Amino acid sequence: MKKWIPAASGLIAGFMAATVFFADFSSGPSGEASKDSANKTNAEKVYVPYGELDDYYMLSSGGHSGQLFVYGVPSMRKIRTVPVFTPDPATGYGFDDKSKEMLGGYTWGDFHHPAISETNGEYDGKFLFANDVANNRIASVDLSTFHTADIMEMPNMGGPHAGTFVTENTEYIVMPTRFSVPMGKEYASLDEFEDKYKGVTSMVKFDQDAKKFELAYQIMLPPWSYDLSDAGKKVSGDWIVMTTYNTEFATTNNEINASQNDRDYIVLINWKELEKKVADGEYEEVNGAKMIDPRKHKGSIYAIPVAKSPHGVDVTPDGTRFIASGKLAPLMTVFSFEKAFESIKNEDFAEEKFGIPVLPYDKVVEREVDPPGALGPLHTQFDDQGYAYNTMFISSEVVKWKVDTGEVVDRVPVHYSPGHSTAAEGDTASPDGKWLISLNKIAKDNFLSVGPSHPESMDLIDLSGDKMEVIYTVPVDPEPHYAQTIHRDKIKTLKIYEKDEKRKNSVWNQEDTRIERKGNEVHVYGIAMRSKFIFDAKAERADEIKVKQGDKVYIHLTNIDLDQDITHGFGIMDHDLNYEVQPGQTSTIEFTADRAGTFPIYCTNFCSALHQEMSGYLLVEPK
Ligand code: RUQ
Ligand code: CUA
Repeated sequence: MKKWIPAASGLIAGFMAATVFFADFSSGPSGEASKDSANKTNAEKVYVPYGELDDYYMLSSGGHSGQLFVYGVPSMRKIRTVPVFTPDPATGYGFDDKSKEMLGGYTWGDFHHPAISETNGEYDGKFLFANDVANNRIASVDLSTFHTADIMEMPNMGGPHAGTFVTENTEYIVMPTRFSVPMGKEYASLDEFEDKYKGVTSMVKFDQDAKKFELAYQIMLPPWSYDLSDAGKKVSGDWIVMTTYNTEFATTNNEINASQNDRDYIVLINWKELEKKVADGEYEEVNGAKMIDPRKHKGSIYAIPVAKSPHGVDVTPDGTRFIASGKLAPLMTVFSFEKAFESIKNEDFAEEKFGIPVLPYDKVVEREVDPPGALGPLHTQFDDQGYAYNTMFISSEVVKWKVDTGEVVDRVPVHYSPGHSTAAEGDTASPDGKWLISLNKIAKDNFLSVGPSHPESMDLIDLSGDKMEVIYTVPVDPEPHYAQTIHRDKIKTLKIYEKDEKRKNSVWNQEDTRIERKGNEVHVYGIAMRSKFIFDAKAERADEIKVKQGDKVYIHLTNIDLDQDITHGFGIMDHDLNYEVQPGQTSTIEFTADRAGTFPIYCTNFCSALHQEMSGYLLVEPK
């Protein structure tokens, strides 16, 4: 049997040290023969025959790699890495003009929580949103191309860890803050923490046609830390919930000082009412944001006490309850929206904090679920049968329990220390109940060693029987925080970028290729096709770019091979420049030719038998 962590005594120390023991996989059926047959059955479940496709996309955060990882479920094959907050030479993301501008000079981001756009509480497969905890940014990925569509930096925030989550029709993408900071991050001594520091939540809108973000309004909250949030559904559709910690206002040694109080809070916000307030001008302008201060504009924001230092909070698929995971308290607390609404209606408030009425715990709580020995609950996922699945970071397991009764029906060890898990369609109003993937923080001895730092791991759990079954595990790069798993039928990808003669800087016929000079700016309007570059068809050498030292060079390149998967690359030797054009795509790079000389250009993406011939020269004439 797997050995459990020593219990409650050193709970905090245990959480931090994440002490785990080595794997002992003998907990399955006993005897070699039955183990063999169980392995075979499991292998068949994850095996996707050659030529066939997985049923689900798992869209996973890449953490501090700033990327999105795309996996197929159940095979757990990694399909793609999509650069979001980080430049990527393979695709030229961050090299071409548009993506360079989006990245705004940053070379990394900390991507925690992907959120797929929703319609009626169901993933609609159109866009995916992502937060950058490190640099206060939000990004959208267009799921028709798996390209990052827009990135926006938020004012007044201190690390939007608790985002991104979407309301049930993607009216808003919610980004609550992690670190409280003074408004605009102006200088203010930590002695003034309670007064000057604030925890701001951003309510962001996304225009799906223009593919652009807009900051609708912000909510000024007390200088607590906000850990995770979720949006309501159906009856609770106008509400968002978020967990808080450090209601102690600790400014140093937080592992101890922010864990003093027995209770922190869940914050409950009615975004619809706040939207009305903003329309009625009930806000102050702060650094370009419409800021709602609950001390001045009362109502619509409430708090509920919850067991200390909660981590995740998840709304049930039917929208009637929200479940907070204890982290430092070994229990899940089930709250009822209906009871909360009742307390709000009756103005049954226990006290007020920062202008925010606090609802009495006893009147809103439905039950506490406390599986014996299960420690460090972090996050909850759901299936189609009314069960919840909680990851237990310290005791390294997943616990299955009935939402209606709190009855614990099954527990299964995972290796090791799971953070989130993701169920098939798990955050929607109708989860599929087929697969759960446990996103483990520590892999220890699961894979061939690659030195002192091991990969993270993802355990695939079959939910189809009464008992959960861990049937497979794969290593993963740092670091999957959260992932969402969506049925493949919901994602409709483009086969090629459509030919658009009106697209700025695009060229579709060889005769239209040209190199134009405007003062010391040189614009190349070129095409890439199998298996050549044509920069100026009328020139003696169509694949030559000749400029003068000091010129500013713009290379606009259109891939006119309107054929699935025929992508061309464009690399210039010694210039630290590479980008790609996918079928039908136009992209631009710009650079200053400050070095005189002769520099080969070549296609970096294998595209045909004559890919090696797809080349040219950049000649920079000395001044
Ligand atoms: S948090 S491991 Cu960054 Cu999602 Cu809970
Ligand atoms: Cu084009 Cu290789």
